[in-house]
Amino acid sequence: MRLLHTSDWHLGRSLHGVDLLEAQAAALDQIVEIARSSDVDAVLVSGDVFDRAIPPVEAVRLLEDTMCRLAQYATVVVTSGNHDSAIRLGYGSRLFPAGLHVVTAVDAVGVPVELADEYGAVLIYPFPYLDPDGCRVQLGDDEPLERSHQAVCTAAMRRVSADLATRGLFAASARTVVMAHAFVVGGFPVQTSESERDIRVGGVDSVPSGVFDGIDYVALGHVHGAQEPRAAHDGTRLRYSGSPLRYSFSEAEHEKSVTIVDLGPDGVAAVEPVAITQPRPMARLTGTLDELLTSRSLRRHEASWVQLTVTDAGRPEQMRERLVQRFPHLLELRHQPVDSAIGSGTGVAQPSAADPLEVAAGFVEHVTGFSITDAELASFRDAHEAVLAAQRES
Ligand SMILES: [Mn+2]
Repeated sequence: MRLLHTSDWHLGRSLHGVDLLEAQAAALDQIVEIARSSDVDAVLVSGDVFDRAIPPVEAVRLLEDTMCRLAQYATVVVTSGNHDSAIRLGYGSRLFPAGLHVVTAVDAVGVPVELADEYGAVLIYPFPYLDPDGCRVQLGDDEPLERSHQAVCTAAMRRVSADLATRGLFAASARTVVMAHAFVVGGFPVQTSESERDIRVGGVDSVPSGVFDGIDYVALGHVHGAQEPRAAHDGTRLRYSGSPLRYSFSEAEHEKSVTIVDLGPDGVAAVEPVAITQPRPMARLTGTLDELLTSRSLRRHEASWVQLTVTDAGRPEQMRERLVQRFPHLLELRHQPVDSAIGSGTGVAQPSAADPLEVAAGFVEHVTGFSITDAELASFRDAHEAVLAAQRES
């Protein structure tokens, strides 16, 4: 059985003001073509289909068109991510044809999409994004679960085990796949990007990879760089397919791909990334204005989407106007003198993936000269999580 694993399409997203819809349509064309030409049996889309809860109409149209095309060649299983509105993405899914599964409801956890090949059954268990606050009551059998990603993913896996147990001997020969949208950590450092939205709850966003032990392949979404959070362990292989497009300059060096997974009689037989051609190269360049304007080695980046950091001591006049002459696809421009505050603790840009609470604590310390108190930190956390909850409900 051959699976195509992808995630984090983020349809409707733009890049520093550039509409990416055409680039997204081109990437999805490639995915459809890979599904067709590689004889894929099932396409798994592990969440963050749309970039936001209310996507632009063009993005909705693009998704419908893509699902219709994919369904011609393969069974399609789509789950909701933390950027999707589960209700909106799941609208109509109970009416969809048999080969198209859009799984966004928590009560569907533990119900597999049942496929089969010459070696027997393949059971695919799709998990929608499991927001701890949104599902800790529903997934807790008698009382609410602890408020953490680990607790809700563990409970979801208990439902998978319970379903497998009801299948008895049949399950012993079945190959199993879980689709999850989560921040899963295992022995390898996970490379995150600036385009992933923070999902910390109570200060913790991660789920230990051991939660998924016993499953043959875990098709992960959420992290935008393709990678495996740990080595294959007792036959369980976990992998992030990554997004098909670069959604931030922190991804400038990413090779974007989808993952083709071959299941043999005993589980995963092969895992192979298949590259997705990008609409335009991307580069992060740093130098004095003069270097950026004249250096010959930068010629190859002239047609790229670029982020430029100008290091002159004083802010040069008409910096943008002059640089755009050479780099017409300049998307982000920063002035950061080399001898400025870098290293002294002030004025250093924070990556957006930094823990907002750490940033706030650093600010309090910087302004008052005192460390943040536990009580202050708790108020910050309450306020931050209230804002996140409000965003989810919109
Ligand atoms: Mn995402």
